[in-house]
Amino acid sequence: MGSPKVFLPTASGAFLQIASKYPQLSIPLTKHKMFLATRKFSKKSSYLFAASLLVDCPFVGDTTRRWALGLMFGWVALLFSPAQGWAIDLHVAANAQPGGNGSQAKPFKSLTEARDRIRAARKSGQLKPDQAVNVLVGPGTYRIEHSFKLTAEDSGSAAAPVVYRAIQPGTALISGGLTIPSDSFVAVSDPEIRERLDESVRDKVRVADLTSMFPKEISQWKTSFRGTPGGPWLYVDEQPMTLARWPNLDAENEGWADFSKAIDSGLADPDSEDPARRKARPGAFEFRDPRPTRWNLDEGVWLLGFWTHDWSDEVIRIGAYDAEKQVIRLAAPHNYGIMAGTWGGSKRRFFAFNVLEELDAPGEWYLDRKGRQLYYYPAETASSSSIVLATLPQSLVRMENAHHIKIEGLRFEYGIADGISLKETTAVEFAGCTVANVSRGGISINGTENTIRSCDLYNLGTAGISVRGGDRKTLTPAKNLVVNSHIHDYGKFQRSYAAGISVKGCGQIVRNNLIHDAPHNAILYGGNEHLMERNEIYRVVMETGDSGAFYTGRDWTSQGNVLRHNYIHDLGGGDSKHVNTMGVYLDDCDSGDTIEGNVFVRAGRAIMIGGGRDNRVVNNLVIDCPIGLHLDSRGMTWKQWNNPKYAGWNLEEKAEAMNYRNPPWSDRYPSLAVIMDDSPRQPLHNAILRNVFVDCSKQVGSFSGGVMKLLDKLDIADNLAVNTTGAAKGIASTKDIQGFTNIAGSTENPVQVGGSELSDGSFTRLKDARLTEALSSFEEIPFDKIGLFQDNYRHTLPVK
Ligand SMILES: [Ca+2]
Repeated sequence: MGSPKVFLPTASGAFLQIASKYPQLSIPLTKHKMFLATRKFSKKSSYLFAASLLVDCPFVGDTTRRWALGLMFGWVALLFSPAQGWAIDLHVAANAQPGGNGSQAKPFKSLTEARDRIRAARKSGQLKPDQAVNVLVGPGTYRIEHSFKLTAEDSGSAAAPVVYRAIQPGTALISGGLTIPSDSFVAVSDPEIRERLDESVRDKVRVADLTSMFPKEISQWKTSFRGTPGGPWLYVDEQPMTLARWPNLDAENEGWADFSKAIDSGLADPDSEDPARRKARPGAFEFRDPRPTRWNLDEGVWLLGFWTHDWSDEVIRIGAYDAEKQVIRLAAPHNYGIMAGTWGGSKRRFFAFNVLEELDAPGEWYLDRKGRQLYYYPAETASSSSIVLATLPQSLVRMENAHHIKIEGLRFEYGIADGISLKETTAVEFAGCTVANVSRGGISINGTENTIRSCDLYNLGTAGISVRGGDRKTLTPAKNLVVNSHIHDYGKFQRSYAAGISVKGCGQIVRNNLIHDAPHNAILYGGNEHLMERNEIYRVVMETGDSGAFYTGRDWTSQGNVLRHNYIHDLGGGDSKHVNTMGVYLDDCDSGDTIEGNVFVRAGRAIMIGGGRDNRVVNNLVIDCPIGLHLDSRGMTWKQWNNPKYAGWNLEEKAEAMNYRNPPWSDRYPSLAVIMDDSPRQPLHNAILRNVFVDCSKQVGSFSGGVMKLLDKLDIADNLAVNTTGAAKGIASTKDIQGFTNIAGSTENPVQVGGSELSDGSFTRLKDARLTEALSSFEEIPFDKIGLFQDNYRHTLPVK
């Protein structure tokens, strides 16, 4: 350990260096912090000031000077007495030499060194609980081989948090990846490998020998899995590369191969006389393309497919291929069988990956796991590229039972697990951070009053942010907050049920986020008392069906959630008219939520209530969607209803688990408390009020037969169905439904709402007299307050 120094400002402004009496602490105080200190201790500081004058003054005698120096030493000792509570700075630099002490001149090399020093200082009592600590992290890449872990002993307090802060936001990268020098990649010379590659690319594909760079064993993938493949992943210039696949990403049909004939669904047949058929087995399908003959199945070829449902993807290895019959048999069963079929789909889709023989497009790569050879077809010249193999199999940051810690402006990238994992943490905040290029989710939070503020998350294998905490049974809110964060390009590996933000537990707040470009949900939620407001969501549900931007399902007890002032637009994969895509989807009898003041534009079936109760749909604006509002009565007819034999359908049991007929549940949800005596199968007590539906192309309200018979029991009033130009065809109006008024404009005098006015948000007020007269109670939607905003961490807004 070097000789620590404490710097004191003198009257002349120069620094007098005095050796600290506390080398075991060796935390340097900066000039800035000293001034802070002197402000806090004005009386002491005036003595200090006087003393430093005396020390500096050429006219005082030696005795006086010694006395003054002694006074200053005494004052420095006071700095470390229990009375003080100012912040201490520790420095970390990527290019630091070993043996640093955390001073600016001798910084630590890693966050871990800083943490350990803080830990030791706390243990020895040198660092008091009321002393804040700033760890200032310099620019550069900090490669880690293990999670950066923080626990209770690394925590701060509300008044004195422990802060890890990038000196320049966005320039300090905590990396779980191995940088591969571009000159490690050489031409492929092995004749056997060249033979396996397509002739056209044999001289274009490059290979790097990882034997010495990454000597760890690389395990093979599981036979079948959902989501993230095990093992390293390649990133070039901070973008994930494509594991060698067929069809290629830029092929027609968005890179999917399809088939339309299952040979064996693989589903269990409980009544079969053959015991082998009573359990699920790998399915098989006919594939009329000879492509699989090129593949080396012994080495392992996996197919990512939507095998039956457009909301359930799974990766399954090929077990066998019969070239003559053109039949692919998989190596593991799929939960829902192969082409067992719903929604009338005549085709199912997949693509093959991890296939060396298919490494034929720029940006594709392949890893020979046994031989540790990395093959890559560079997009252009790779000489100036950053080539990183993500290898860290743990979260980049793990906190457990930690509290009052703030992470500011750091980047976390290149892991093959979750980016950040917070367990049982309280008042931990990430602000202005980036979490990207990880194989699982970005940030997972389970705790209380944690905040994700103004962060950017992208290129994620599964979800963006998962947040849970609070106590549902006592309805105690967790008050975790996700705000002003930009989440996009997630669900790269798991294509369904990997949401931008997954919300569980009780009382989370999700506000002002921008979520876009993903195969499935934007916000997937369950639990109670969540507030999800002012979020902008677009281009999600791009690859799946029977899915929503917001989704919740199959639970009576998921109540008290508010979806307010969100802007949901341009959903679906190329076909915004697709009714199988929803804006807000309350599936399978989900109940008790409020959907208020949202704007839906080109959002499929904008609002879908699948048989639930006690939902409020109020003051929403729906524009250019095929179906405005769907309400059905599936609980009245489906055999699954409240039937524990069907997965997740034990509705009453779930309510019993919450003790729902007693306080606090019966106070907060009185309608639920009496549900079993109130025709529980019927979709009762839904309120549809003051909504404006503009140019719905198929239906304004899609109400099932059961609902139509119950209309007088529902609270439906003051809704408008608008046909802006009075078009005779292609725009729906409502008939026979109380509480809806049809309003039509004309080509010459269209009703002024929608389309052209979107950019300035003025459409969120009803200005046209024909609308205001019909619906004076419509409340303005605060459109300019939706989405990301500028703050201390987000200085510019992304260009859409
Ligand atoms: Ca390919």
